[in-house]
Amino acid sequence: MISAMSPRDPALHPILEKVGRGERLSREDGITMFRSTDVVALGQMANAVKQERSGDAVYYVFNQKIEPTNVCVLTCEFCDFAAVPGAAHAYEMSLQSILDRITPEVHEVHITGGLHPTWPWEYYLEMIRSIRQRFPDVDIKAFTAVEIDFFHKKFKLSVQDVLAQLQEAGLSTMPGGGAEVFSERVREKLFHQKIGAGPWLAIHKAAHRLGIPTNATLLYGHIETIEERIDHLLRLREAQDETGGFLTFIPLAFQPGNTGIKPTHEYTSAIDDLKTIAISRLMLDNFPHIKAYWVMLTEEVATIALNFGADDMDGTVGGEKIAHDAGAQSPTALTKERLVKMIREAGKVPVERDAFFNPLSVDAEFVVGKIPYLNSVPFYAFFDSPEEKILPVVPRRMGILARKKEIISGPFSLMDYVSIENDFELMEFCIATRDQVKSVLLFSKGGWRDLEGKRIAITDDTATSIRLLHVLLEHKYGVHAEFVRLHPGVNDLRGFDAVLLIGDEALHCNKYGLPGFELVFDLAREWYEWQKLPFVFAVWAVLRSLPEVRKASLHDALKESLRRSETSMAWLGAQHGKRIGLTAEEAREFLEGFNYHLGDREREAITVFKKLNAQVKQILWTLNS
Ligand code: V47
Repeated sequence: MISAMSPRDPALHPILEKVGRGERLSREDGITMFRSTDVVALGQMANAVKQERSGDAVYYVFNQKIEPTNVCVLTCEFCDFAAVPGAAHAYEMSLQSILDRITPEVHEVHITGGLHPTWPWEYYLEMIRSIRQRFPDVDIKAFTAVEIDFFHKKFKLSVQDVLAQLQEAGLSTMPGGGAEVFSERVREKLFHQKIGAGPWLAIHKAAHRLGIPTNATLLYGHIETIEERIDHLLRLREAQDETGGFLTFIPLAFQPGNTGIKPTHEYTSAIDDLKTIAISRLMLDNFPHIKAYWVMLTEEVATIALNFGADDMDGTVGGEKIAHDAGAQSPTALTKERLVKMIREAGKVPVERDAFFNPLSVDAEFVVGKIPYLNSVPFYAFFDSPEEKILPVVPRRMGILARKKEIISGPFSLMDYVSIENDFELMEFCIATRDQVKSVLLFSKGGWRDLEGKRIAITDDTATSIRLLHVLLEHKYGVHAEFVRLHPGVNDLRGFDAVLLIGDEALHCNKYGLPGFELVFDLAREWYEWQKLPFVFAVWAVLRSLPEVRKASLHDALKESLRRSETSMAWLGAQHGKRIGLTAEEAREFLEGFNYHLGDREREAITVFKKLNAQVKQILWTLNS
């Protein structure tokens, strides 16, 4: 709890207060934190922010790094990986040898390499295409902004065309490499042939606009100053405010190797690594995740970093060259079991994920799901039951984990609850509206009846809202539309006539508008005006096989959190509104629009909805390419 902390360094007190109030930190705050020697306080603050965002979860992915060639037209000072064409250690991988590196258990491939002087554009496209064909379920994270810029110039294609063609071939996300430090001073000294901040950011924003989420990095621990590190973070934060397309931030600890940049060959200190992780978590308030990249940090420091604000460990990696050519002392790959052990040692919950950070499986007992939206805050704000571990997960994914019994309880989307009823019993809590909800919204170009035969984009998160939309369209308005499921994160909304958004994203767009979609329909209000009933979006349920004492203690902890929340709505509004751009008052009013207790009217509403839902035809789904 932030409120219980008391840093030894008085310079951190105003920063602690800001963090406690959920306020954005300034450049000066960043510099103060780097100058502070109170590393423990920085770690505690960052860990508290991490817990608030990702609960006890720490993510990892079963991945395979592939560096198709080290032949590179650049000769950057800090890089020991690149080879000039014809050098004895130069290598080039064939398509077959790339494919041979991917085994069936791999969930993500991470491709990045040298800027090859003669490989044709078709080779890169074929690389992505053939991986996609051979391994349809693998996420392909490929090519840094530096490579994209190289393709753009060499093959005389616009950046947008390069990205769109790669996306068409099967690219899922882009890695965050090549950012180095956004300082012209450092660029001139260490990598003057490489693109600087402007083009790097422009390429990432272009990717986001196409619906390609990306990562971001900072190469630290060489000749950059503290101020330059902070300015780098601020530029990333600004870009993220604009697009929301960054998934995770990765501070890359410089490996001195034979680069000659650090004649004394010293590595970054563990203190500097941990401070950089913590300060990144605190400054980048709009980045969902912070990665502890064990390859460059070492396994030991990466494990400690999980209590300093990091919530992601990258993955098994399966062989890495860039850092190891520069003297990294970590192994070149880790087993899944080793990663799980490290995460457990840090006291966190290991969650295997895909490249989009969708949880695939959870490796712990007594995990309780948390819907990561403002409307669920009252269940967790004062939840105090150390035995249970909290995992934030969007409604649809929570259903998937519950079916595998990897979580013991949570507020399940109503439609999901129907499918797990045999194993889970209802608790007396729910998320129901009073009349309108303001966070389940259809943004549309026209009225309801104009949607006949039109394409509606559906956020990946929803399970019940989409059924409600379907029921409203078919029963209330007699309209049949085509539904297209979006990827998580960012998306290109051109070509759609309406978009269904839920949760904080919907709240945010409701306040600031969604360009091109002028009309906004609140689905709960539509339902209320039609049925004169509340709408129940989620019901709390608990695994039937759980010992009764555990059920009782979970029930009591939830009840107590709700009781305290109900008398602290103004405080909760102030704490949580800012994150999504709402004033304290707007957030309070929003929270007060919910009923969290499952009563007779809520049960009646569930029965009516289930009946109507059973009568509508199957949803007509179209895959988003
Ligand atoms: O861009 C090069 C860096 C990066 C050195 O997006 C060095 O999930 C340290 O970006 N010491 C490539 N770093 C790696 C990278 C990455 C890694 C893991 C995950 C993700 C992700 C991205 O490695 C390069 C450069 O900044 N690098 N030389 C060196 N001597």
